Amino acid sequence: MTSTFLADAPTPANHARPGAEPAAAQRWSVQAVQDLLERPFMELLWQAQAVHRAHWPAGDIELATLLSVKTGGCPENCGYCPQSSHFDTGVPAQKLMEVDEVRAAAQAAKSAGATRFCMGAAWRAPKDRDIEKMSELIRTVKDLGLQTCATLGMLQAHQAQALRDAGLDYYNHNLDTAPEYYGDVVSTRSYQDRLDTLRHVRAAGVKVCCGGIIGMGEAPVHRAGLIAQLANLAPYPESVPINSLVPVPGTPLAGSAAVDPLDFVRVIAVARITMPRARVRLSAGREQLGEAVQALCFLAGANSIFYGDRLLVTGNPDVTADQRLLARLGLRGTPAR
Ligand code: SAM
Ligand code: DTB
Ligand code: SF4
Repeated sequence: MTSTFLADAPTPANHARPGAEPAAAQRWSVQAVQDLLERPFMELLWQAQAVHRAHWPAGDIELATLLSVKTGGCPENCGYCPQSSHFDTGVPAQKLMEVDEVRAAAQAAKSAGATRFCMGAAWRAPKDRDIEKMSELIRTVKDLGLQTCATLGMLQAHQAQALRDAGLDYYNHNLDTAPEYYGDVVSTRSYQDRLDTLRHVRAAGVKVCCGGIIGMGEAPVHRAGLIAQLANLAPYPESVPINSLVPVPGTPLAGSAAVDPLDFVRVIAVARITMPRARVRLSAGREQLGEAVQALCFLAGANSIFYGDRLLVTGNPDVTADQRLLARLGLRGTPAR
């Protein structure tokens, strides 16, 4: 396809054409990502859609269901999170769910059309005995024919390996924002801690699900910094969840200024352009975005959503509303394999 839009677009540092598959050695500078974010909106969407069509079947949306298997009481102080024990958000701490309960939730998700099931636990870092219990949950979900994902906090190398041995397909561990802004959001762990866990996950042969949150008061350069970090992981993540902050009363970030919805769409588009083969997931905050903005996100290259009436502890559009929206847009859930 020839287009003056594409000809003028910012490219990675080694000048690969947009839409070409970046090799591991290609790096996106923060400036190149920021230049993309600042492109005229229509040109950016055109470019993102062209990259999307070159790498993915049109109309295919992955449906991933979340379940909080261990809720609340987390010792970390992530400023956005309703599950931190540092903040008074009214979320009670619970213990790990039983296998039968998780199996029933996974079966219900599968019956509703989900192909991927992600279990979240509000741990800073699981203990080895937690990994044993999670391994049983992973085997249970895998036996139902679903892709498995877990997000359990920081992992050591042997723990990632144990999860892989149990059948874990993906591990979700977000970088959340640029390194320069991270300390404004959480102080109980470092950016390097996050990168270390991602390295252990990769080394164990588990696919990486890693993204961030928009709307935490970050500057445009921090949005560019987050995307550059993700795109420069070698290789970049297989899944990239882009969350819009869900402001939860009691959390330090609850009063953050709302994101301009079109700026959120821009971030999705830039994630698609810089990580062509990643599943870009339109994640938390879909209720606030509304259906028209979600449609723009799909046009910008989002091809996955969290599907189910709940995220971890906050709300999500209900399944019938999502089925109606996908049908109205001519989109369909990824078929089960
Ligand atoms: N404890 C694990 C961890 O931090 O990696 C797993 C669970 S944690 C809730 C998973 C991700 O959810 C966070 O990294 C963050 O990106 C996202 N998240 C949490 N609270 C959010 C909120 N209020 N709005 C948007 N995203 C949120
Ligand atoms: C991700 O990036 N977003 C999901 C999932 N990974 C685990 C979590 C969103 C949480 C939103 C607030 C809540 O319900 O706790
Ligand atoms: Fe704990 Fe994860 Fe919430 Fe941070 S985001 S407080 S680590 S559950």
